[in-house]
Amino acid sequence: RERVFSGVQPTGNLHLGNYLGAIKRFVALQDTFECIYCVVDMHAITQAPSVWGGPAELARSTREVTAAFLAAGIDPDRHIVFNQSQVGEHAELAWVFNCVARMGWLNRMTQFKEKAGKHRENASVGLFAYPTLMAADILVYKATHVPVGEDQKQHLELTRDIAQKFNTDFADSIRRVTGADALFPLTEPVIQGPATRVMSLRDGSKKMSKSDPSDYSRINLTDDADTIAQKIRKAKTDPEPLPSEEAGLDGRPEADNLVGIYAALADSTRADVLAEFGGAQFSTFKAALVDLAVAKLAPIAAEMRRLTADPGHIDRVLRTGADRARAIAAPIMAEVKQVVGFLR
Ligand code: AQP
Repeated sequence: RERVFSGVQPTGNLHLGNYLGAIKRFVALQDTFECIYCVVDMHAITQAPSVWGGPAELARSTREVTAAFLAAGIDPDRHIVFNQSQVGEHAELAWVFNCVARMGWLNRMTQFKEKAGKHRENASVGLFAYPTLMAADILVYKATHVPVGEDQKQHLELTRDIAQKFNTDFADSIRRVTGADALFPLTEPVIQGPATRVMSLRDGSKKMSKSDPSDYSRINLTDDADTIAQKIRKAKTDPEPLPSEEAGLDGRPEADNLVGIYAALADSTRADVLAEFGGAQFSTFKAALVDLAVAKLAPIAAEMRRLTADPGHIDRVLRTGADRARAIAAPIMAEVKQVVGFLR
């Protein structure tokens, strides 16, 4: 069976963008693929502790993301759910990839430029090397498919570049060790559905993001019904009624965003949503969106609260998942070591 890998950082404020762009998609792939879903705690520490909140907050947030996975419908018995730092093979392979990837490739990464800001020399080496660790996360399982939001597309292209360069640099050795022409697959990004890039509720030109200082810019997965309603009612819009066709959303980023969110929550499409609401005022549409969002998100929030009340259970899920992940990663890492020429 083909294999899916994806991860979410435990950096707080898990939001509707993370849910619709990633976690909800993870759930949908469970029937078709063997899935490995990871809370990427080693990625979280690439920024300053003030950003991710320090050790106690990292542990809390790791459990919260795990709870969100389970509450959304990921089945940890049929698939693998674990946190990255429990499987040392991720870091081991990342080192090899640090020696395969080129500085020039990493210099082009827009996420690094955005997160490092103006003072690049103050960014951590880990933030710069983030994409090589991400490539290792995926390839240490030889995963073939990676569901992500649109913002991760560039990192997945880099993952393919790293796989290809490793396969080429070590081609003879790979053939000797495995008999095959390549060790790593060229992973396919799975960026699908009407909400691959959910935008801020306050500004249709900015991605909905965990780190936006305004809580009104996003719907958090832990928000209660009243908060969700308030945030949607206050969401920025324009004065025109909704168009009847998708082309009418061009140049109207806030309208496009709310219609996309509705479509994703309803498992529908923008076209179908507009067929229903075309000509309606935002007051009418927002009221329907509030009802839909509360109906879909409230049960997830309630289940997350129930699960996080028992941290022992979550920790056991992560430990079991890590053991199963390691059982896949260890033989692949052993192969890599043999291919590279590391003596055992
Ligand atoms: N706005 C979004 N729309 C759709 N998908 C999104 N993702 C993130 N934001 C959106 C997807 O969620 C998955 C996990 O993301 P992450 O853990 O890497 O977190 P992130 O991208 O750092 O989250 P933020 O909110 O973007 O945080 P900051 O504040 O750091 O900018 C990924 O698949 C991602 O594509």
